[in-house]
Amino acid sequence: MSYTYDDKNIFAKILRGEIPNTTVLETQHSLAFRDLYPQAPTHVLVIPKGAYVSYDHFAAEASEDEIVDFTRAIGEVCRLEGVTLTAGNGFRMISNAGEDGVQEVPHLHVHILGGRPLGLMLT
Ligand code: D5M
Repeated sequence: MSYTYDDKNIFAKILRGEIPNTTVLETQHSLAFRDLYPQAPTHVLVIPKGAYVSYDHFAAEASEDEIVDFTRAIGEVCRLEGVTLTAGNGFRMISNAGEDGVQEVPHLHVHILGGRPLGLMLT
């Protein structure tokens, strides 16, 4: 079975420049922007520019360039936000997928949360 991607989702609209976002980082294959409803002082979403619905889709079909770019973009956002283990107190990264994962927006995104003790909260 193949993956289905709905290009009417809100992050696809952000990537097409149809709605605004607060960009933290843009790379060749990835975009990072602030979550509209932040749950911590740092709450950034990192997305690949490619049309991938979830992490499993991305891992199966993205090129190595896209995977390296996305992985490094996540690390760079942590650095820019001051939450790395070298400069700060750490962070949490989460990617919700599908119905059981309670994914609201069907374009792969990794939440990066930090800037306060996060306890057992999940997003
Ligand atoms: O979370 C989807 C996340 O996307 C949720 O934390 C709100 C956020 N969101 C929704 N619309 C926007 C826009 N327009 N800008 C920034 N952030 C947004 P999920 O993991 O899918 O449950």
